[in-house]
Amino acid sequence: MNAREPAFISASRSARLRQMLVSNELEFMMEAHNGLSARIVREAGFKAIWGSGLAISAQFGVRDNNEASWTQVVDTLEFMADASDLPILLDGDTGYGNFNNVRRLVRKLEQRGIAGVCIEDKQFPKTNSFINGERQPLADMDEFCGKIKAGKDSQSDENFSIVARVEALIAGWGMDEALRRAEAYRQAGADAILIHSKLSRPDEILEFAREWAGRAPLVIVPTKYYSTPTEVFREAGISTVIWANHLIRAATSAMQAVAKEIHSSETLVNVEDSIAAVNEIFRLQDADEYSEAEDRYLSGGRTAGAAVVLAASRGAGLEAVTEDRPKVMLPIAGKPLLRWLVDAFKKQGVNDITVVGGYRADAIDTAGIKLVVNERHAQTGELASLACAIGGVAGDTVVSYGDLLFRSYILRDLVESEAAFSVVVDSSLTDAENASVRDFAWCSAADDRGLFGNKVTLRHVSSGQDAASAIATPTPHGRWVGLLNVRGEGRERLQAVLATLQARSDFDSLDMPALLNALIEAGESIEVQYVHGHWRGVNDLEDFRRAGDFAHAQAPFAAAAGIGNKAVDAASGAAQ
Ligand code: SPV
Ligand code: MG
Repeated sequence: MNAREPAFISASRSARLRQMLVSNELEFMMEAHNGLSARIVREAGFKAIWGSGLAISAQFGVRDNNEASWTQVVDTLEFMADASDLPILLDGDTGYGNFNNVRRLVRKLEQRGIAGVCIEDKQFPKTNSFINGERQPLADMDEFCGKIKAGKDSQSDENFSIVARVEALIAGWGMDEALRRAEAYRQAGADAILIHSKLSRPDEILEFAREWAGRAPLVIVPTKYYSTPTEVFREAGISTVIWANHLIRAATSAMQAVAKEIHSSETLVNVEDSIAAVNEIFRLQDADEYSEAEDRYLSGGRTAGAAVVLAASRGAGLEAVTEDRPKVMLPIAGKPLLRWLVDAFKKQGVNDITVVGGYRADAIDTAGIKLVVNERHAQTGELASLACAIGGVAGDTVVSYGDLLFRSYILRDLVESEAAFSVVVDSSLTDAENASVRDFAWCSAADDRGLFGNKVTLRHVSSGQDAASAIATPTPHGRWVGLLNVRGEGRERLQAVLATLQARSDFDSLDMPALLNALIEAGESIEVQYVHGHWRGVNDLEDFRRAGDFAHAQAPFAAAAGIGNKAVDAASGAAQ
């Protein structure tokens, strides 16, 4: 508990309920009937919950005649107590049996954190007091006193409260009988008296209160005499007012209206804006806490959650097949290139996937991804596309070219890296004689496959922005495959460097290698994970043709039946 919270809040639930009953202020309790409504009652500012028998049975769709078993009621209360830290006073009907049932009920309620129970002097199974109340037999007064005593004797928490409900006015037995019973119940140990009335005016309640003269706290349920100003109750010295069934009734009207509207209009558009957003439900369920716990407890918090896929280009050299779609939607072995990539990400638990489209973005299949569009794709490069997306993703992020196929271990090893920045470099590709080809990588050490796992860092990646002289010498150590993992605080640092580049006049022409080089110049260490083949990029028609073979080799055995001889080895899996 927060040290600055008032003592009332830090007290136990039962102590808080007792305090409400005995306080000189007029207090209020609101009905709840499940976890969600219990949470709503707390958020509205109430100090306690009435676990209404009517409302709990109604939400089960059964009658207020003890049709729901008492254990089903207690299970419901457990959800309510979990969802709200308010004290709950259970409407325990008649105590679900004789004195012995009351003893067991009290013990079970205490075990589930329920602050008190109200029992009424009718007979089991009861009927709601507003249904032929005058025809209902009352309990024998002495027998009911025995139930109160048995309940008080079996509570282990001294603050657990038992409220005795007097039904004599409802049943037509008159004021004297009501007062006689209330006094007997007080002497039997009841912590408060609930005096119930079904009249539309408060007269008999006010007369009872006058005669009662404060002998014990008085609780009322003004469902029928609802038009009485609350000030009247205050002046009558009432302890607590119970608003007994208003959330189940509110929910019922709302559900009836919405169901009717959707049924008749066969569309959701007329109701969407007037009902709680799905996110509001998530908030009431405390979904954020689950996400935080997931980060703490699942996979040691190592899941790289997000990916940004750069997919804005039509693909130079692929014009013949990209008339009506971007490169990432080219079919490879029966499914689009992008789908291979998305499936590979999902397999590694990277589920928050943002694809930056541009050319024919309308043709991108958005299932399982978020699509953002770089509207200026025709005049801009990869970094402008990255800038469209990076602000919208949270957590560890993989940035990927959109035209990649790779064996799954490549992505797995990348997202498991502890480094703030890590990249995959293919050491089988070192032929940089064509200076116009980008993405060649120079590293702190060559790939010594004997020293598998040695820490190697990136020094430079050839970029469209490089002066030709920077590329020719010396021989590169491999080729960056187009995968960058950004972890933890690396994200903010990447965004800072990206912001610096954005201020440059040539930002629109910058590519991903320019970002990697700028990170290196800013002092960042970029870890290199060497691979030897096992991936493909699709940069021209020849790549496109060969990608199908590579993809087939990635497919499950059953799907790949008959093409088993096309397995990709390190050498033939090379990209270019
Ligand atoms: C309940 O809420 O179930 C009650 C109060 O017992 S009343 O329905 O008003 O009798
Ligand atoms: Mg009831």
